[in-house]
Amino acid sequence: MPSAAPAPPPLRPDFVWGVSTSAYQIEGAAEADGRGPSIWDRHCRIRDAVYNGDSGDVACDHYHRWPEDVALMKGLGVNAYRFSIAWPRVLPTGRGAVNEAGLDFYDRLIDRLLAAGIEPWVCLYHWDLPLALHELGGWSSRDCAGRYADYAALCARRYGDRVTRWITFNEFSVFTLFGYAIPWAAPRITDRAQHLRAVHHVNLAHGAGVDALRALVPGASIGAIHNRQVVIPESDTPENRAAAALLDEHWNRAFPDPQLLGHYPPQLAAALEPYVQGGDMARIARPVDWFGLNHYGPIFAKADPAATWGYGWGEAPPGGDDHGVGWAIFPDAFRDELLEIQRRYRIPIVVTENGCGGNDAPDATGAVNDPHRIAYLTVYQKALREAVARGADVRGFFLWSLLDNFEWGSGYGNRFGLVHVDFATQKRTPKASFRWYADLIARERAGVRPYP
Ligand code: IFM
Repeated sequence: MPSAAPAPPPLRPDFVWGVSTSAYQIEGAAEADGRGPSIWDRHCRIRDAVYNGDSGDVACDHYHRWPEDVALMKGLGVNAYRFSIAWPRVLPTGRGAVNEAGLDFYDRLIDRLLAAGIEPWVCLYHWDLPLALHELGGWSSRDCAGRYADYAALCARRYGDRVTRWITFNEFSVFTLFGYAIPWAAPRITDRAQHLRAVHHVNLAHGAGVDALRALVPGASIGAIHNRQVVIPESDTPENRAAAALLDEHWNRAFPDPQLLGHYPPQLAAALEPYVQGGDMARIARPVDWFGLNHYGPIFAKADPAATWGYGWGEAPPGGDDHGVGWAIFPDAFRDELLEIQRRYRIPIVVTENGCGGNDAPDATGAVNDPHRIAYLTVYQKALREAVARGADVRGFFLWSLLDNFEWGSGYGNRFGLVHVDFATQKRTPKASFRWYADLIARERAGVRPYP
């Protein structure tokens, strides 16, 4: 009789199971109770910037429906919820006068989460820079780092009595690259110098934010979230290899390397020389407690001489599975990324996003079946366990996302939720994947592991 394959080691008993969302993608209530405009409110008004002319004006109306959404999380069985604070909701012009009504909203949410046994993981920045700060130069301006530190201190003072888990930024590389070099996101600038300045100033803001949180929240557990994905040349030519190498620096290393190793990767270090002042690298490399990883699939890079940095997004090789929305399924890259982070940065890892988009819709009975999402999550969960078996110190997993929501440039055309949202009525319907994830969490807690 062939012997059965050995079971992978169990996840830690204190492994965190959560879901993630972000303010602009779910809250709506764009003008309610004194919220100020963000760069995304403006971006969504630009013709053809967002699929179907969609915007986050209403989104999931979570600002008003949050009790129902917390109840959904309770039903799911998660013990953690990662959400972001909208900077323009609490500081409408990014600085100066505070908006008490905005601060109150997060007070209520945090209190309800705690009462439900769900730990709040608060992210301070998920791309919705107050428009007034953009008008003063935004992340291209060094001053923005100081404004961010003041905002971080405000949140730490207000919520630090109840919130231990803090995240400085979500996906640094995505909003700096797509906002300042490739015109896929707000503020839609395409300029090498502005991109470089934004990279450095956001790194400075991260360091200043960590300092503010450490000073004001005793016992804070602080991380930053990086979107890391292996960058593969679309085809093996010298031009595509060079494109992939530069994109890898900008996407995967421009933020974790200075923050955790104290230096920029080589091509970027040379380009950033004019902007780096004495003492900056020490200001950036402030100790954090864990590495937040958002991971979906690999990036295929190609040379594109017309693009700001001479690289562009290429095509995945033909024949691969993309679960219908054009993102390649490649769980081995997830496993390898976890191992590479462990090797390179040597700190605990929390998977702060992983999940899958789709065009899920209710069937004739009203049920929403999303077998593609369950298939995707199944192989990625297996890859996570393989990485743990090989030594990756993974402390938690947050699924993106609780609700279908505003998917940036794709508007409402790509649904990532465990819960289907009918955006005309705001009706929430848990999908089949909601029950799958609830079952996974329950089995893990009971020690009945569904893998291998
Ligand atoms: O919706 C986004 C999220 O805001 C950041 N990470 C990727 C998700 C899916 O595209």
